[in-house]
Amino acid sequence: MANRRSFLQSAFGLGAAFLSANKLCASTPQSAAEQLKRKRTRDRGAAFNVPVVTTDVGDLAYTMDGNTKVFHLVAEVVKRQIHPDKTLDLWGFNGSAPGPSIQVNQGDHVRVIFDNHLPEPTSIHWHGFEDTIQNDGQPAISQPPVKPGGRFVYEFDIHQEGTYFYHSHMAMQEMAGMLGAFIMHPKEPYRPHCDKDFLIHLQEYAVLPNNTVPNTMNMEFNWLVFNGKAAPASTPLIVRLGDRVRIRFVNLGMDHHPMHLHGHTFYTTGTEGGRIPEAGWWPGNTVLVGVAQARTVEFVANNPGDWMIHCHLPHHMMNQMSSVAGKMTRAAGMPAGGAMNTGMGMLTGEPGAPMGEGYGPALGRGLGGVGNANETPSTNGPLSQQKAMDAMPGMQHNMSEKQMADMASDVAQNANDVPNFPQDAYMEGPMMVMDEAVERPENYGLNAGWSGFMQGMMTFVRVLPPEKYDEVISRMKQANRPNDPYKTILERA
Ligand SMILES: [Cu+2]
Repeated sequence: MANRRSFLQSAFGLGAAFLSANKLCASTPQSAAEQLKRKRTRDRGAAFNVPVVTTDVGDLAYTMDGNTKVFHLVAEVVKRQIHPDKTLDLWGFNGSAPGPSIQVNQGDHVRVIFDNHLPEPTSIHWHGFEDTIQNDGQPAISQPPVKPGGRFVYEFDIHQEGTYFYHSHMAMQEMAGMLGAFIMHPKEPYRPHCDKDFLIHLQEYAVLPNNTVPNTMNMEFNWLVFNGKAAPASTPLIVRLGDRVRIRFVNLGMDHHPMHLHGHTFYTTGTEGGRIPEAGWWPGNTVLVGVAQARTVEFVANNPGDWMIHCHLPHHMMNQMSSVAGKMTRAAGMPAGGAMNTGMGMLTGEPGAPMGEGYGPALGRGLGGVGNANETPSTNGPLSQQKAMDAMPGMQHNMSEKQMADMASDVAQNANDVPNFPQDAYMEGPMMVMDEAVERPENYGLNAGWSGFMQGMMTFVRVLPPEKYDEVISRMKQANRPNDPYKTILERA
C-alpha cells in the first residue's frame, strides 16, 4: 500500500524530485549562444509528472472512495466573461466553459458521477478512451440520454497515458462550451523532464452584435478563445528562463488551428493518442491542431522575452470581426435570431430572404431566446464617437492629447488615396488599449500599451529571467486567488 508521501508524489508530482530539478535550473551562467544550443537537451536527472496547468480554467477536484478517484461532473449553464467587453451565456461544467480539467494517473480506477442540470438531454463522450462501450457516452447507442435532472455514472480503469477529452456527444452542445480535458499522467514519467506543463483549449464562438448567446449553427466565428478567453484577456504562460516547457493544445471546434510560437523551436511529442516515441518527434514553430486532435509540443525556454503564442489564421487573431448579413440596427418587433428553419436559410413568406429589408441580423437561431429576443431593439447603427466609446467600457479612453496626436500621425496624410486602406489602422493600436481592464499578476512588467495589439487566439509565453520570474510568481502568490489554475506551480515555486 502506498504511503502518504508516495501518494502525493504520484498524484501531484510533488516531493524531493522537484527540489533537485530546481537546483538543476540554477545552473552556472551561460552565454546566450550556449543557451540557444540547449534546444534539445537530454536531461539525465530525475523525471516526475508535474500537474498540468489549464490557465483561466483550472481542475476538477476529486475525492477518494477506497482506491477509486471520484469526480463529480455537472453540466450546467455558465456565464463567462471572455473579454472585458463580452460576457457570454454558455453551457459548460461545474461553473466553467470549457469545463475544468480532470487529471488522473495511469493505473487509477476512476469514477465520474455526471449530473445533467441542462434543460435538454445530453451524455458525455470520453474521447480517445479504450474502454467498454457502456462508458463511451453515445446517447441512445451506448447509454440512454441523460435527461434534465438525471445522472449517469461512468467508471474507468485508466491504462492509457496522454491528453484526452470529455465532451457532450451532441454537436451543438459541444459548440456551446461542453468540453474539457482529461489528462492521464504516465506511470513512467516522460523524458526529458518538463518543468512546466500547460494545456490550451482552442475554441471559437459566433456571436451576433448585442447578443450573449453563441450561434452554434453559424460558421463565421468572430470570437476566438484560448481556454475561454480572447486576448488580451487570456492569461500568459509564465515560465522561468531555462525551463523545459510542455504545451498541450486541444481543439474541439469547427476549424483547424495552426499554433505558432515566437522565438523558439519546439518538438511535437504527443497527439490525442498519447506520447510519440522520440524518434518520431518533429521540429517546428507552428503545429497544426486539427479538429478533435491534441498536439503536445515541448521546448527549452532558453530565449528570454514575452513571446507570442497564437493561432496563425489571420481572422483568428481578431476580436469581434465578422460580416453579418442583414441590418445591424433593428427596431423592436423586427425578426432576429430566428428559428431553426430561418437559420438554415429556409425562409418562407415575406420578405423571403435573410438579406431582406424586413429582417434584423439573423444568421441563425438563438438558444432559449436569451439575449436575442425579437422585442429587443439593437443600435449598432451609426453612433456618435462618445456613444461608441461608452459601449466599450473596457478600453482606456483617457488618452493624453499627445497620445491622440501620435495616433493621428500614425496614418499617412494621403491614406485615403491608397488602395486597400485601411486594413488594421483602426483595429489594432492605441485605441484598443485595455491594459488596466485585463490587469493581473501574470501581465506584470509587460510594455505599456501591449493589449492594443493582442486579440483572438493569442497569449504570451513569458520566458522570464530568474529575478523577474520570482517577482511575477510572488505577485501571483500575493493575489491569493481561489481555485487558482496556477496553484500547483505556485506551491512548487
Ligand atoms: Cu485558428
